[in-house]
Amino acid sequence: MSTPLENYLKEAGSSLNAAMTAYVANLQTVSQVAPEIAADVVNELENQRSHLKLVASENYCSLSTQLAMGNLLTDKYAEGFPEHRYYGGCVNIDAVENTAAREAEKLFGADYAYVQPHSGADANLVAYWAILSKTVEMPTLEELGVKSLAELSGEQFDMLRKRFGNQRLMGLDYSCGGHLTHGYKMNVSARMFESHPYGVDEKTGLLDYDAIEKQAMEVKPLILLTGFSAYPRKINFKRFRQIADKCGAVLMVDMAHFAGLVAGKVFTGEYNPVEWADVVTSTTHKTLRGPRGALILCKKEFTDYVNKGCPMVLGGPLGHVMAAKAVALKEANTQAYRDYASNVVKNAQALAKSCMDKGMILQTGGTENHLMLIDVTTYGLTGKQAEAALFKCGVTANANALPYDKNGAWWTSGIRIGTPGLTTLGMNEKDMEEVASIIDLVLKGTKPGLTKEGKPAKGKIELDPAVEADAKKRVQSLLSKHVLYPELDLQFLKKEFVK
Ligand code: DSN
Repeated sequence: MSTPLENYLKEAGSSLNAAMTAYVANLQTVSQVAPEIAADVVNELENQRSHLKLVASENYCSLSTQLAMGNLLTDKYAEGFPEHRYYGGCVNIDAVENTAAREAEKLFGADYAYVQPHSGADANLVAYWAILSKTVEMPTLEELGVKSLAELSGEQFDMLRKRFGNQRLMGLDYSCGGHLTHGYKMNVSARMFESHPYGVDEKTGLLDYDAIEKQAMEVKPLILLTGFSAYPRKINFKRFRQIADKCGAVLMVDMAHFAGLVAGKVFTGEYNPVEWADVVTSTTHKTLRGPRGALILCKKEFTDYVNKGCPMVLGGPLGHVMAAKAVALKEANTQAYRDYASNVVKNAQALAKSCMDKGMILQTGGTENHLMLIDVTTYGLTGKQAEAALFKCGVTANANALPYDKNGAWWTSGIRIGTPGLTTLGMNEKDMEEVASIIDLVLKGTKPGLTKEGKPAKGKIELDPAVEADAKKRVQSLLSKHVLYPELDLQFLKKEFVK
C-alpha cells in the first residue's frame, strides 16, 4: 500500500508545492505513532477554515513559522542564556536564541530582547522578578553576617522575603480591560505585590491620565504597569513615562495585544511603548503573528536581571519555538507586514463603523487599534449567549466584561472582537461591512433560552434556525474567497489522515 506522501507526489504531479509536501510528510510521520493526533491537526485546519476568527488575541502564523517548530531543537536543554548555560552543547541553541533576540531588537528598536518566555504570563513574571531584583535594595551577605544565603536563619530569610514581597504594583484593573497578571486579586501577581489597580473613566471608558497620576502619587508604586487585554484605544506612553518619573516608579508595559501594531509602525512616537518604558513584555502570537510564546524588551540596565529569567522563574527554553520566533520576527520586519498592520487597524475601524451603523453600542464609541467591545445587552443577551450564538453560525468571538459590568466577568454584557485574523486572510474594509451585518443578523435572531422554571437563563440561547442557516451560508461565502493556507489541500489531508 502506498503512503500518503507517495499518494500526494503522484496526485500533485507538476503542481506539487513545498508546504503541502512538508505537511504530508510531517503528518505521515506523526500518524505512524499517533494517527489520532494527525487527525486532530487536520480537523483543526478544517475548523479554522470554516469559522470567521474574530477572537482579538488570535491570528494565523505563517507556514514557515509553523514548520520551524517541528524539529530536534526541542530535544536540547539550555537553561541559562546564550554563552552562559547550565548544560554543555548549547552552541546551536545559542545561535537560534541570539538570532531571535537580535531580530526582536532590530524590529522594535530595543536595547535588549529576551525571547525565552513561554507565554505572556511567564514574561510578566520574569519582568516582575527582574524589576524587583534590580530595584529592591537587599542587605549584602556581609551585612547579614553569613557567607552564603544557605546560612540564613529562618527569621532572617523571612525578613528578606517581606522586603522583596511587600512592593506595590499599579496596573489596569481586570474589570476595565487589564490582564489577570496585572494585579488581579485571584492571580499570583496580587499575592506577590500589594496591588493598587487603576480603572477607566466610568462615562467615557477611557484612561484618565490625570486620575492615574493622582493615584500614582498617593500609592507610589514600585511598578506602574500599562497594557491591556480589552481596551479599544491607543495608550499615550509618553504620558505614562511622565507619571512614572513623577512618582518614582519603574514603567512596565505589556504590549501583548498590540505588539504587531508597534512592529508594523502603526503605533509610533508617544504610542510606541519601547521608546518610553523600562521593561516591555509581549506575547508573540497575537497581532505579531508568530508562534505561541512571548518575549521581553528592556533598557540595557535591566539586561542582567532579565537574563536570569531562566532558571529563576522559567523552566528550560523551547529551542524550537525560539526558532519560530526568529522566523516570525524576520517576517514582521518587511513592508508586507507593515501593510498588514496598517490594514488591521483600517479593518477594525471599518468593522466598528459598520457595527455602529447597525445600532450597536461600542465601548468608547469605536476603536483605534485591532479590537472593539460590543455591548450585547441591547439585543437582550449576555456576552456568553452572544458568543454561543455566533459560534453556532461559524463566528468565533469571546464574551468579555465591559468596564464596571453588571453581569460580572463570567456572563458579561459584551463581546470582544478583533481583526488580526481576518486581515491575515486578506479581508478588506468592504468585507468588514458583511461581517458586521452577519453579527447583527445572528444577535437579532437570538433570544435568551429559558430555565426549567421558564425564566430567562443567562447561558442558554434560542437561535432562529432560518437565521442560523443564512448566517452560516454568508460566513462560508466570505471564507471561500479568503482561504486559510491555500497551499494546503484539505480534502487530500482528510482522505489520508482522518479515518
Ligand atoms: N488570553 C489573552 C487574550 O485573549 O487577551 C490574554 O492572555
